[in-house]
Amino acid sequence: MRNFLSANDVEDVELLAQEVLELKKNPFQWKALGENKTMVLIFLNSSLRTRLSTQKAAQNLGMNTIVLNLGQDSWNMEFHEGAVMNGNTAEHIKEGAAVISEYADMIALRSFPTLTDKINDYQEFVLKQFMKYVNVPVVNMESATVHPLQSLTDLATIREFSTKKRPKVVLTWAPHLRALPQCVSNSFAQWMNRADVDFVIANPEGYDLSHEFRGDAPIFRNQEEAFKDADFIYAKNWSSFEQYGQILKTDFDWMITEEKMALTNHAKFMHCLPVRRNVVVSDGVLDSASSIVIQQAGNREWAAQAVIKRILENK
Ligand code: AN0
Ligand code: CP
Repeated sequence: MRNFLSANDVEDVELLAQEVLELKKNPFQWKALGENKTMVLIFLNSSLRTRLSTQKAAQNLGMNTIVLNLGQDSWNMEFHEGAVMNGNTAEHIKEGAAVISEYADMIALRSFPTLTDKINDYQEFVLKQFMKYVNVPVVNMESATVHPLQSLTDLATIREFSTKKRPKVVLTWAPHLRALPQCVSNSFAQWMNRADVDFVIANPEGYDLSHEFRGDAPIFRNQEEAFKDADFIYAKNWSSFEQYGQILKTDFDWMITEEKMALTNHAKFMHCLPVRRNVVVSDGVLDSASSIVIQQAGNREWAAQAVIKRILENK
C-alpha cells in the first residue's frame, strides 16, 4: 500500500481488520520496521483520539513523530492554484507539502470539509492539492468526505465483539446542535458495504448520505424498526448532504435510549467519539455494559498501526 486515503486503497477490508486484531496481541513485534523514520502528523482541525492513537501507532513501529497544527504553529497555507497571496495565507501548498516531505518519511493529514462548498468538499479539494505536491506516503486522518482509520477500527471492533459470522449492523443518525461532517458515516457505510455484515442505515428524511458511499444499503425512516434484531448500533450525527451542511431536524427524538436499545438483539452500542451525552445518546446507554465506545477508541491505535505497517512494508 502506498497511501491510505479511503477504503479504495484496501483490497480486502476483512483481512486488514484481522491484521488489526493480530497486532493488538503483539504490538511491539515490528519495532525495527520504522527505525530512523519520521512521521509528520498535520492537523487543520481538533482531535483527541486520532492525534494520540496515530502517534502511538507510529512509535510502536519504531518511528519518530512530529505533530504540526497547521495555521496555529505554522503559517496559514494557501491551497488554490494561481492565487494572488495578498490575504492571510503566507505559504502555498506547493512549497509547504514539498518542504514537509523533506523531513518526513510518511505524512498524516486531517482536514475537515467546509460544509458550505459541496463540490469542493466532495472532490476532496484540500487532500488532492496536498497529494499533488507531497513526495512521501500519506495517511488520511479524516478528510472532507471520509475517515478511513475510524472505519477500519470500527470493522475490527465489530469482529472482536461479534458472536456471529454475519452480524446485523445499523448505522443510525442521531441528533446534534452543530452541523457535523458526513465523513464518519460515509466512510462507515463504505467499509460495511465491503464487509461480510448485514448492513442497514436509519436516518430521517433529508439526511440520506451520498450514493457514492451508502451504495445500495437499505435506508429506514423508522429508527425503531431498523433496530429490530440488530447486533450493533452505530450512532452518529451528520448534517444534510442533499441540503448541503444544513441542520434540518432540531428535536431530540432520534436520540439513542435504553428503550430503543431494548428492541435490538442485545446489541452493542458504538460511536466514534467525541459524543454529546443526552443529546446523541442517553447516559443510561453510554454507561451500560452494552456500550463498547472505550474499547472501540482503544482499537484506533492498532488500526493505525496496521495501516502504517503496511505502508512501511509497501504491501
Ligand atoms: C467530527 C465529525 O463529526 O466528523 C469528528 C469525529 C471523529 N466530530 C465533531 O466535529 C464533533
Ligand atoms: N474519533 C475521532 O477521530 O476522534 P478525534 O476527532 O478526537 O480524533
